Amino acid sequence: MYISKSFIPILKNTPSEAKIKSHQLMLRVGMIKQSSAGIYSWLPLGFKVMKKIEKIVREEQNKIGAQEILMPTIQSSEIWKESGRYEDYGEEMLRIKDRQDREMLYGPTNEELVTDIFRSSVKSYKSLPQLLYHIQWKFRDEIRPRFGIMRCREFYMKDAYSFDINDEEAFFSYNKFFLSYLKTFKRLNLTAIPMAADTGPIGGNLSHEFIILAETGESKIYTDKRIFDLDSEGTKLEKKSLEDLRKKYDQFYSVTDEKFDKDEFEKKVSEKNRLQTKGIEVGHIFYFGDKYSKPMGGSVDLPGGKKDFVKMGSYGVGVSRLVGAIIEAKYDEKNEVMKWPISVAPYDIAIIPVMSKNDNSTLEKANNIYLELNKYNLSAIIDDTDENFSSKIKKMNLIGAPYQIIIGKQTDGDLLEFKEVGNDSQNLKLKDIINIIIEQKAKN
Ligand code: 5CA
Repeated sequence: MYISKSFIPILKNTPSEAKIKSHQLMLRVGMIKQSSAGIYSWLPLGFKVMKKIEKIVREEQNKIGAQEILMPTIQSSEIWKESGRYEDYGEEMLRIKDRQDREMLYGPTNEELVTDIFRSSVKSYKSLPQLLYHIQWKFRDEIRPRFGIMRCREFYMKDAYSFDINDEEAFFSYNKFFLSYLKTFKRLNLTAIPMAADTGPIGGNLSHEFIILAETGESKIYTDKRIFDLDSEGTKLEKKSLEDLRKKYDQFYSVTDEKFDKDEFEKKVSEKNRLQTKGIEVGHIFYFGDKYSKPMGGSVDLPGGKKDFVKMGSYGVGVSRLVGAIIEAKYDEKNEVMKWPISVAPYDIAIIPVMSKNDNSTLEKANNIYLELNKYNLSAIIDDTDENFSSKIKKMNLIGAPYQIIIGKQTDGDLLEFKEVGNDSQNLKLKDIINIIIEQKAKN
């Protein structure tokens, strides 16, 4: 793809309304465009990244046996009246009337709708567990939308729901999502730590938020530094193995603001391990038993002939928020250099021909490299403009492809100037460059 033909409306300067670096970069490099307060259009660069994040989220959901569905954005108020949340949800819910004067709403979350789908088809314990998820736009009329797509009104979320016969099985489901979240965020090159959290309007009494550390985050967190040394390596998708994983994480004091207790923190965490900082919530999981299945009549036949309400949990990932969260974690704003993790990069590689006007032979070289990369399924963007080298590099550093090939005077014979963003350049053959990138991609 030529940069001159791409819809990447880069701005010369950072817009002053953007207060945090993800918002600054996303506007600067034309990933999004605000359409009204807290509502954004996603332009090609931003959309590419979000779709790659979505793909990873989806793959990790599928791996734990969750099944994908797609529920609508518009819901009827009836089911929310059944659960009792229609009034409780308050001003954040966007309420709409249709031409028949029926009360509708733009879904802020889907516990009611998925319970309605479940109750109409599943009648027996034999069909349990059921893990259903969808990836769909949500609307919450946030009182103070801010920081671009980090806290906006319309956002893209993966929400999953589990249905089980009893608490024990429901915790098993909960722990499957716990594992799947650790794996998802790792593939996105993020260190997200699970923290005991409040349940808010979703309800229930067991909940973890997955938080990545960032000074600009909105969540205050209190944690034991040792939790950063843990990982999910070796965890099997079995009850005991998953329980052990949860225990391993839960043994360390790690909570969000609402759950914070100073005495407990000081008692459980030695001074040298205490960390009090801020973070971004990228995922949130909840267990709430029969909070929705009971009022809405979501029950199944049990082995002995009795009936019981199914035990449910819900599991959210902020897919659109993750685009910003990755920028917060990876963007070096001082030097204006973004390096996307290869797993979600909008392009794998930037080709930067250094050429004067009408220098067709350098551009042709760039084209040939582009075609060769394509053969190996590597995506590239060529700066085909006649701008000078430093402005080309600046632009590509903002776009954030993790690798660059510079075709200039030094390019001699088979050797190309190759650079992993942030490292020194080296002269390599195209074949070797391709191997390096393929190897990096395979790790994800
Ligand atoms: N039903 C549950 C779980 S599916 C639920 O809605 N959970 S939530 O409210 O915590 O949202 C899930 C995730 O969506 C959050 O962890 C966050 O990453 C993202 N999110 C929530 N509100 C916003 C918002 N206003 N802007 C961007 N992302 C948001």
